[in-house]
Amino acid sequence: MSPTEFIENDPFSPIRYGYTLKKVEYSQKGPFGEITIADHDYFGRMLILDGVVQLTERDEHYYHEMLAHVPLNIHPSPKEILVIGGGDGGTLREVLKHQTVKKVTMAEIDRGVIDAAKRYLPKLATGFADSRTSVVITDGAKLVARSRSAFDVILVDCTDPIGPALSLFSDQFFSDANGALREHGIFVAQTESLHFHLDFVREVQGKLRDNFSFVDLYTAPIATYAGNWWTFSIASKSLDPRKIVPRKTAGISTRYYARDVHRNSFLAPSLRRKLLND
Ligand code: AG3
Repeated sequence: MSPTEFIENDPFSPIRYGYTLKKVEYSQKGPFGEITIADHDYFGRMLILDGVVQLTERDEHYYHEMLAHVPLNIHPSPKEILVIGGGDGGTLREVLKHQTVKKVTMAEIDRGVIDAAKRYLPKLATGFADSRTSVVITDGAKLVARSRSAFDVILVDCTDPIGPALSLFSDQFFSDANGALREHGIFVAQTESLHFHLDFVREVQGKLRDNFSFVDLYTAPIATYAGNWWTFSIASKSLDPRKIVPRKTAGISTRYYARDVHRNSFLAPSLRRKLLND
């Protein structure tokens, strides 16, 4: 098969990334969009949803490690975790590294992503076989709306805020997420790039502040997400995330995450004031 030129079609980005794909392994249109799995010489295997790169084997650990380990090392004893989206399994794999974790519920709207990950992304999909994992095929916003004081940590690992992911950024959703969390509960969502999506980041931070006692922002450099300076919005019921010294992670092996990386990932105070008016 000859290489395929693929230009990413990211509606929120002012630039277009192009990839020469060595091979398209799988491509299927489903009820929630087109799922594509492809191989790239440098980036390895990739997951592309509706023409937008969701992960590459080369850099996925920056994103998944930071999404999972920052909140899990802040919470005093994270036991019950909810992952919304994340059907590729990368976030699940990281969450399950924590011994305190008793149960991880994954609310993924698109069964097709999980099936494709199990078949084509074996390095990510390791957690589906873990007895602590429980997969529910549903809209995460609906599951959160009917859960009360059920989770210690909620992680939103979704696509860009259009289509199915839009309901995960509403005021109602953040209020429901607060209600679904137990005491000391922590909420984290991926919230796009500080370069290209600053207005969106501000909007989410504002809505979170209306619903949680503490709200902050931390970042990680992701090579393949347009804008690269990627943000995670963190909200907490009772603990100031920035002030908590992250737990020592003995026995947990990570490639990017470390305690000093964790502490330095929070947006510097002067930037927080300038960029977020906070
Ligand atoms: N979640 C999507 C992050 C946003 C990607 N956006 C983009 N490339 N414009 C990643 C799913 C991996 N678990």
